[in-house]
Amino acid sequence: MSLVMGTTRSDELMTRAHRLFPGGVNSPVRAFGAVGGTPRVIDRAAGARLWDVDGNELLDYVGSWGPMVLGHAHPAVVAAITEAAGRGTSYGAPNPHEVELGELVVEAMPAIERLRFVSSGTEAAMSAIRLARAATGRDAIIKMAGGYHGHADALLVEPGSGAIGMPASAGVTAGAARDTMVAPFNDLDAVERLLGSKPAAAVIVEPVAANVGVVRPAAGYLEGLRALATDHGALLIFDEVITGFRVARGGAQERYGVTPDLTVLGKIIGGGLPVGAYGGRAGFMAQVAPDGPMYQAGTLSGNPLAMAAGAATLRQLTPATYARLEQSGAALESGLAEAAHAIGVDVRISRVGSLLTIFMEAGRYPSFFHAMLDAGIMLPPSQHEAWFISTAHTSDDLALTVRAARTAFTESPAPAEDR
Ligand code: HOZ
Repeated sequence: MSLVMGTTRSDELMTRAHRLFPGGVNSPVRAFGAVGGTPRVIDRAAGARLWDVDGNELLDYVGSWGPMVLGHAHPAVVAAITEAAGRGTSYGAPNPHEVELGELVVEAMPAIERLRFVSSGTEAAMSAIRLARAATGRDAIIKMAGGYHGHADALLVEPGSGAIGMPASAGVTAGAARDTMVAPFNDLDAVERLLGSKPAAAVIVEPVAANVGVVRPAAGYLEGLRALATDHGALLIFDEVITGFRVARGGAQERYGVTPDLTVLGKIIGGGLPVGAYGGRAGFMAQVAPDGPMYQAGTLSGNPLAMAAGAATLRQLTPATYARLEQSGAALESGLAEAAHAIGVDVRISRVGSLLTIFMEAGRYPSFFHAMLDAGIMLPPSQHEAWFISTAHTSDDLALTVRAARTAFTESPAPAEDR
């Protein structure tokens, strides 16, 4: 499965793409800025594998950054999309698929009594913040350093993902940034200080930080945030765009047993099509237009293809799915740890279920990434993004990955200045 076909077509397409798109891409991390080199242009995908336009086969741990929990082109999802597409791709009117998907979400997450579908996680997080402001009459919000909630202005302050290390994006007004207070992840004292300094509408957090690599919540952290938000009259918002239906069917709120006021979803609930959702207690959702005064709308919201794909995906997610994802995650974690240990490479692996990051010495990841890519394994092109394991990854795939990693560790010495 290693690189056999060259990369000529990928390189040609990326040259053309660079004339069209900033960085040659339509979302920054894909540009390989953090690892160097030229991205592969993908032609097709099935199960745990991608094929680039040159015909190279790649074992995929990006999983479209989270949605592909069942692997690519799962037959039930493809059938649902095909069936829905045959009936028209968008109506701008209610459709049965959105009711079905809404019921599946509400059933899985008791904290969501009512919800609104939108078209991306960014839109969902932005709308949840607006709702918290509408419900509390307050402006300030608290987010965590490295917390990534999409690219709405108020949330692009000390963000994670491709904007990691930026204090705030260019183009975010001083006013928008001023209303966003930032605490370190896993630091309850800092959140308490900020809540005491200014009335806040919301505390928004990824319950498992997954855009700075995977960082687990410390024991008591989520419970502490719950209590602090309640004591200070702020809404607790869990951004479960990554963790929802990933770390448990009911997301991190089920896995850790902490109930937020509002939940932000995306990725898996769209089965690989563009989607987002925000929801919570009926009383809060009554603020949202047309029931209430908080306006939010969207031409493609509740899009029948996305809703059908999401519902088909959620129907596949049984307790056995999560047992399998946990088992695969544990096997990969221990295999990678043993491989690193055998070579004498210093790594720290952080994992929650099927989300995993292997943290290594500064500067080492790019060469590790490229050694893996040359071996036919597609990892996230940044140390600060999670690996996503799907139900399509077999034990042979995991073993192959561990073998490749063992070689990649030997081929990726730490940069001289770090040794
Ligand atoms: N924001 C995503 C990573 N956390 C990347 C999205 C993409 O490039 O598709």
